[in-house]
Amino acid sequence: MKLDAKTIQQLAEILETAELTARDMVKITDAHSNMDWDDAYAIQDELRMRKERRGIRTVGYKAGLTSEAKMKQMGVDTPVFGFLSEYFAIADGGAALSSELIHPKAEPEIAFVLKHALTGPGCDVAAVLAATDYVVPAIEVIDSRYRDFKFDLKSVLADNCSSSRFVIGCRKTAVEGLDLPSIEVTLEKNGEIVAHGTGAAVLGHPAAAVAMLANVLAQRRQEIPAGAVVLSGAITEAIAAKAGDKINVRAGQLGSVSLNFV
Ligand code: OOG
Ligand code: MG
Repeated sequence: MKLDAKTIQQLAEILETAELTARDMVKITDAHSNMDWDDAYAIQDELRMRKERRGIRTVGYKAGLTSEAKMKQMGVDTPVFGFLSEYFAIADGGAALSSELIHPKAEPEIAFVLKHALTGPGCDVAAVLAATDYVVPAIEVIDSRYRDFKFDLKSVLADNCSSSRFVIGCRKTAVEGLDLPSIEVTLEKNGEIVAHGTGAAVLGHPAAAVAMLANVLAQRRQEIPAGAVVLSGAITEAIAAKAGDKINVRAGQLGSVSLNFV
């Protein structure tokens, strides 16, 4: 660690204020170029604990930058991980309030809901599938707190990987006999298909992203608890959305999920 505890707390506070007031900021590595990976995760942990201390539950986790399309779009080359607080969740067909967001983008994902906790190291696709209660199609709304979505990996990790809102579909599908890599996924904006891909776009198998997340959390002595929702990462690039836009994601036999920006 290169930053002291006080600086970590201050940076978490600045990032959370940017989130809650929907105002952007410059990336934190501009002023703290010496920060390391542990500092970045420590800031994210502090962000989560600030919310938990106020009684806001953490309902899940997310993996990001797990597909070629996303890494290319954001100009980075390693997956990242964040947490999901209860107020990030929006019901299927519900509304995302643009006034609460800076410059939101929507992306299609496959979400896993766990029946058993997942603990690394050594977590793999088989372990994830065995611990999964069901999968659902999802829309993640990302909203980097950094100006123009410009960041490096340490800055984005500290910013909880742009996590902002998410919607999961209502149809629950068991993973037994399901071929997740071959699921075809389309992202529609206002009735037009704007991006498409298959489950395989996420590290060859979306469950591999969940396994990687469990293994990263294990390095920080954390696990993914039973009951958690886990977003496995965008299958396509993310699409900007503003008030008036309707986003729909179709994921073959997993069904569909939608969100209205108001
Ligand atoms: C970082 C978050 C990426 C995903 O699914 O790839 C992410 C970003 O692109 O702002 O959530
Ligand atoms: Mg995402």
